[in-house]
This record gives sequence, structure tokens and C-alpha cells, in this order.
Amino acid sequence: MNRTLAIIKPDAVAAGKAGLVLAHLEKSGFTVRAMRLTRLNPEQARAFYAVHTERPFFQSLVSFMTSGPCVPLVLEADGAVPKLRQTIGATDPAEAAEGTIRALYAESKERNAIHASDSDENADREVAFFFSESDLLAL
Ligand code: FUP
Repeated sequence: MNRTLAIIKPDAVAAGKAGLVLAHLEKSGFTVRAMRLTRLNPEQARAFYAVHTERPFFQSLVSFMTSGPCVPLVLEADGAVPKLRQTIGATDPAEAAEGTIRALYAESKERNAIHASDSDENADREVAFFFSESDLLAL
């Protein structure tokens, strides 16, 4: 079993779609190991997306990610990282495969409903960003 980090982003929470996204994740075969509702402050959002600091969309991304509550989740499955990337679809919902979470729920390339770690290394870093080991339920 492997784990990965997802964040149901502020657009999906504000639209009342957090439950639908969570149900989609569960139906796709993920087990929830940890979950909470939080609102990122600008410092946290900048740190989480530090790899994008120099990108033109960075300020806008930080503004969006701090605009309201989000739901970080630790998800467990065999091959959790690639499985979740497949389940959420491409960054831009216009390019996301039919039936993926972003195709179903994302508004735009920025307001794209959900984050997923892109490697096992980043999954470990991102899980630790939101949760301590004692938050992760042994199932
Ligand atoms: P992803 O791994 O699919 O979340 O995509 P990236 O790591 O490339 O980008 C992280 C976030 O930056 C995206 F979820 C949304 C935002 N972004 C933009 O707003 N515009 C872009 O052109 C690219 C990414």
C-alpha cells in the first residue's frame, strides 16, 4: 500500500462539491487515512507551491488557495500517486479525460477542484506539510 496527498481546493469546497469529490475518491478505491478542513494563510500557500514561485500564475494561485477553506486528505491505495493522478485528470479541465474529477468539477486550469502529489517523494513531503504521523490512522 502507498499513500498520497490530495487537497479538495477552495473552489470545490465553496461550490458545495467537497462531498461529491470525496465520494468519487472512495468509489475509485482510495482509503482515507487522514482528513481535515483548513484555510491556508498566504505563507502556507507560498510554501506549499514553492516550486512555482517564478511562474507568472504564482500570485494568483496563492490568492485562490487562500480564498476559502480546503480539505487536505491522505489517501491510501496500491500505487496511490499514479492512481490519484489518473483519477483527477489533467491540470486543465478542458484537457482532462472524461469522468475524471477535474473534468467533472473543475472550473478552470487554476480553479481546478483538486490537488494531487506528483511523486512518492513529494507525497511524503506534502503529507508532512499537513499532518503528523499520529494523525494517520492505522487501518
Ligand atoms: P497539477 O500537478 O496538475 O496540479 O499541476 P501543476 O503542478 O503544473 O500546477 C499546480 C497548480 O498551479 C495547478 F493546479 C493550477 C495552477 N496552475 C495555473 O494556475 N496555471 C497554469 O498554467 C499551471 C498551473
